[in-house]
Amino acid sequence: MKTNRLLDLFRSHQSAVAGWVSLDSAYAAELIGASGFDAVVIDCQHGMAGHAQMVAMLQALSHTAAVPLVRVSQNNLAEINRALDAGAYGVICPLVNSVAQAEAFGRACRYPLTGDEGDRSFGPARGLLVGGTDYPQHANANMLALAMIETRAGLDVVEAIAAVASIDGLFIGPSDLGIALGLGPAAAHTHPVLAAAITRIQQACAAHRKVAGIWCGSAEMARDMLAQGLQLVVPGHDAIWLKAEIARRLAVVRPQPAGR
Ligand code: 3PY
Ligand code: MG
Repeated sequence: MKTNRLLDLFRSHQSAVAGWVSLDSAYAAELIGASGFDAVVIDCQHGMAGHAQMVAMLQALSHTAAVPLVRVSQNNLAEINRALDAGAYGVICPLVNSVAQAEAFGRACRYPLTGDEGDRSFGPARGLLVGGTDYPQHANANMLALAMIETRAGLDVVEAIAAVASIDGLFIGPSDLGIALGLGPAAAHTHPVLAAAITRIQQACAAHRKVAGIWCGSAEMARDMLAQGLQLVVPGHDAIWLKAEIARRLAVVRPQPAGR
């Protein structure tokens, strides 16, 4: 089976930078996948893509070097299975608030091949096309399962969640976490309360040899998080990049007259 390059990077103590697609566009996924990111996340929670568009976006990513990941809309066996069957090499699951939810998520990503290790139902569809004919035997070891910590409840038990064997790591949602901590959705990662929560999650991952990832609103935040030792960062998403570049160009072409 074609192995998961992200897991290869993490196992050799290297970090990764992922792109994030919120547009419901195979072309956007293809473009971002061809831009040099180690991975690309198709966001089916807050992004626009439905299932058919997600499949087309995974197809578009197949001819790029980026590892295809999907953020599902919820911790749901069927939805997680459909993303993996469509060829995702990993799933980011939002709002994981307890050990039981983390276990359910991890099990949804694994086949019960040798015993009771998972609940994934068999039917790998595009998995066979992108992974190879031996996908069924090796999928369990190659699918990246990242549980999002972004609530008070999740943070309160983060050490126990990090210990769940079937998940590969934790992925921090700083906007929801900022709201949960009373800071609002746009708190700076340098705010002492948010910074302490990020460090706590990172330490929980380190204690259990799990990957620590984080969504970042800016390239500067992503740079800081990598410097702090997080292994997976996402420097914003396509809609943010598009809006920022449009604003920059409009300001060049049609500058606001002074005083307006
Ligand atoms: C958050 O910051 O809450 C996220 O889920 C990032 O997408
Ligand atoms: Mg969130």
